[in-house]
Parts: sequence; C-alpha cells; structure tokens
Amino acid sequence: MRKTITTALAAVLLAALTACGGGSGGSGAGNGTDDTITMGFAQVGAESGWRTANTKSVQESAKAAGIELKFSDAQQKQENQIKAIRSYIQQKVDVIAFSPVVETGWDTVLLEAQRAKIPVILTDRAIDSDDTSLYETFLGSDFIDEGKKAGKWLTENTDGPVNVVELQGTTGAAPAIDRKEGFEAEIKSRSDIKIVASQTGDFTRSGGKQVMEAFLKSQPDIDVVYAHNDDMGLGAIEAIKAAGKKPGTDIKIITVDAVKDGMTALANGEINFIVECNPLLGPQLMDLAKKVVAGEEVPERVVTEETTFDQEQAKTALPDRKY
Ligand code: GYE
Repeated sequence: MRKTITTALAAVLLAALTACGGGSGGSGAGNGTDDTITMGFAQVGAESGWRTANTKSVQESAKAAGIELKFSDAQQKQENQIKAIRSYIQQKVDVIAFSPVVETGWDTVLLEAQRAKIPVILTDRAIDSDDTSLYETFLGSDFIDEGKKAGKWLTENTDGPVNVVELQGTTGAAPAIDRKEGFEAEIKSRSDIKIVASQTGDFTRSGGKQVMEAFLKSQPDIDVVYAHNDDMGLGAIEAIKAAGKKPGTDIKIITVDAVKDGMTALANGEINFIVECNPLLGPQLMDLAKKVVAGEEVPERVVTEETTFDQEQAKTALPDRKY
C-alpha cells in the first residue's frame, strides 16, 4: 500500500502548504482548506433502471458520509468518461471512482491519475488491464456467477430442444462479456439448448425492443429470451406482444438486475426468472473511499451479495423492493 500512504502524505503536505498560503476558498481536502473528502465520480450513463438506482445510491450515500461529490454522466461513451476523469485530475479531487463503460483502454488515463497521486476505485464494472496498481479496489457483482445462475435455471426448468435468443449488454462491457460467458458455461451440460441468435441491445429498453423485433422476423422458432438486463427484457416483452405472442408463456424470458419494473413483470408472469444484481453500492463505496484517502489498507475485491427470483418469490419481495 505504498501508493496510498504516499497519497495520504501528499494530501497532508498540500493541506499544510495551502494553509500557510492562506487557503484558496475551495471546499475539498484536494483544495486544501478543510478535511472534507472530494470524490470525482464518472458514471456510465442513465441507460437503465439499475443505473438510475445506482446513481441515486451514490449521491445519497456521499451526502450521508459528508463527502463532496463531483458527478458526471458519460452517456455510455468511453471518451466522455476519460474526459471526466481528466477533469477530476485537474481539479485535484481526493479520490476518483468510476464504473467503466467498457473493459479495455483505461491504462493511459489511469496512469495520469496515478502520477497525480489520486487513488482510483472501480465500482460496478471492472477493467481489463494487467496493471492492477492502477486502482485500489473493485467493488461490484460477480457477473460470471450471474450468468451461471441464469443458465442453471434454464437447464433445470426446460425440456429440449430449446432455442434461445440472447440480448447482450453494451459491447465490450464487463457485465455483457461475463454474463454471456457464465450462461454459456452453464448450458454446456445440455446439448439440446442452443443460442440461435445473439446481439447487443446496449442495456436499454428501446435497444431490447428493436433487436427482439428483428429476432422475431429472422428466427422461426424462439423458446427463450436471455436478456443481460431487465430493461432489454422489458423491451423484448413489447416486441413479443406486438408479434401476437404471450411473453412468459409462448416465449420464456430470463433477465438480470431485479429492478422494480422487472420484478413487476416477473410477478405478472411476463418474465420467468430474474437474477439479482444489486445497484445500491453507495454506502460501501463511501466507506472504501474514506479508507483509501486515509491511506488504510482495503481488500482488492469487494463482491456484492445477490440472490435470484422466480415468479412466486417476486410477488413476496415486490412490496419491500427499494429500487
Ligand atoms: O445490469 C445494467 C446496467 O453494470 C451491472 O449496467 C451494471 C449493468 C446493469 O445498464 O442494467
């Protein structure tokens, strides 16, 4: 943890220097005037119900923890996220947290943060880099496991032959890559289950609807939709209904997330199974940020605990669902 200690020392030195010079009127420790931690958070976008809940959790938890939050929305574009991170480096925030849109292409900007001695926390999505010194910790779900849970339900609840169409998340994003991988690994045990078509719907409702419309035209025999998130599954439901079929019955639907709209469709019988992915990462993120800024040791991986829901379980869970 040499890097974090250096970071803490640098913060103390900077604070001392600024204090001698009379201060500059900023509010974050990065500006050197008080002990308030300033966090720059580069969010993916506002593509789904999951993301909306995640953003709210981060904003509310920062407030509760007394952390000053600088927040940006990258509209699902990596270049926007890189720009946001660079601006946080320039503003000398105390810590940068971000949820990388895609897995690759981060080394340059994260090296810039490292040189500026600003610690980085990955939240929700991981990066694919050999240099693990570029970030302090990664807080989020095990997406491969989520894909496996979806595949397991399918193998245990269907008789063959089963034709599956897959609605993938954003191309290159960790949850899209891993949910596909976990699902495929699990259905391998059943040679009568086939993925007959697979395409990205970009994690959005409109994307899921559009791709499903095309699948319904090109695939004569669809038994199951596996959507990498609820929103794309909800879009697929619209397309299936428009094609005169009954979602949940004529075509079974499996999704990931378990946000309120997804859980409602599950309880109503239009979705068959949902793997939970918890978006309420804010409180844990703020705890980790405080530790990292203080130069304390943190685990390099913090995994979120999650469950699954069938239709009956959704009916029971829905009234208390927070997102
Ligand atoms: O499942 C999806 C969102 O990264 C876990 O991103 C997140 C995913 C989530 O758009 O709904």
